[in-house]
Amino acid sequence: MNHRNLFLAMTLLCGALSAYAQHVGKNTTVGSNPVFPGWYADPEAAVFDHEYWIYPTYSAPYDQQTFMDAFSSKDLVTWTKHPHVLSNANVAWAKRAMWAPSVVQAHGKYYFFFAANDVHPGELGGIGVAVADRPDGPFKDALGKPLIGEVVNGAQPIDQFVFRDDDGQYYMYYGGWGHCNMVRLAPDLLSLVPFADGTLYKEITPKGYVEGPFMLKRNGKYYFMWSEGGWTGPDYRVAYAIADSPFGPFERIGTILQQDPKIATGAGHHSIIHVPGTDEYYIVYHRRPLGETDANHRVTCIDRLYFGPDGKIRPVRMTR
Ligand code: FUB
Repeated sequence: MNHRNLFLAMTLLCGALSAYAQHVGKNTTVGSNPVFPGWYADPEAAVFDHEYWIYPTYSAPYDQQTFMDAFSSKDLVTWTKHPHVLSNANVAWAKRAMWAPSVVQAHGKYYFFFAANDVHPGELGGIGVAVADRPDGPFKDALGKPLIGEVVNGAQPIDQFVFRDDDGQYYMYYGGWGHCNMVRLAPDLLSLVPFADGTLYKEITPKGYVEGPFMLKRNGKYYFMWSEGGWTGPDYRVAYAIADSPFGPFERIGTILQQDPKIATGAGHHSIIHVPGTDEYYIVYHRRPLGETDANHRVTCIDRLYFGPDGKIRPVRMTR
């Protein structure tokens, strides 16, 4: 290449890089794992109108967890940050420890389920729901009080996951302290309705369960997943069961995500993206950088999730 052509090529390259940088913008990141900067845990992934969203917990001391940010992407590679989509300024009863969003699109709105206050018996707090017209908020408390504020069956009211079955029925799985309950949500998504037997809460705790439930339906089977171990330690992990109904029974099959001494520790509290119209799945989870001792240093990552021909989930290989 002569000097003139080299100069032309460099000019074109610089122009393209500059246009790309402008397109990306100051709140946007392009990357590998972690998928965006910052300490973020419990990532809940969603697909709304051909756009991917991640709603994580802001991972910090409980008194600083007074808001939640969201991230959107059209391609799972370039992520745009939407700061403070929910904050305790819009939830009178939420003071701290705002955790583990689960967000669904329904009735032309977005319903943002969250936990607040790390509630213990006799205290105000638990699982609430906030509503917005857009996926980036601002979300506002819909009830003026928690949807679930009591400890039922030993389950701390945290780590809710809202699942819509093919018949349109919404269920919420939730629970910390080693117990998992499920409830039926009313069509308005703002109240609970009893099961056929008249009860409001069903305990469905699988063996090894600690927290962070998640449900995925694939080929008519219900894949129930959860986190095990302690989230502050290295051996936090994700396990799963397969059932023929959303009520279980959920027999533990095995571990699908765990620490890798070459990549990271404390990998858990996940969700899953199913790329629409494909059989392609991604696990979205948090993990702790190698050698890190601060429990809150959790970052959000994405890796491929594969199913075997027998329908079982293959162990996830964490990548950078
Ligand atoms: O991030 C706060 C808590 O840590 C979550 O609710 C748990 O699942 C654990 O990830």
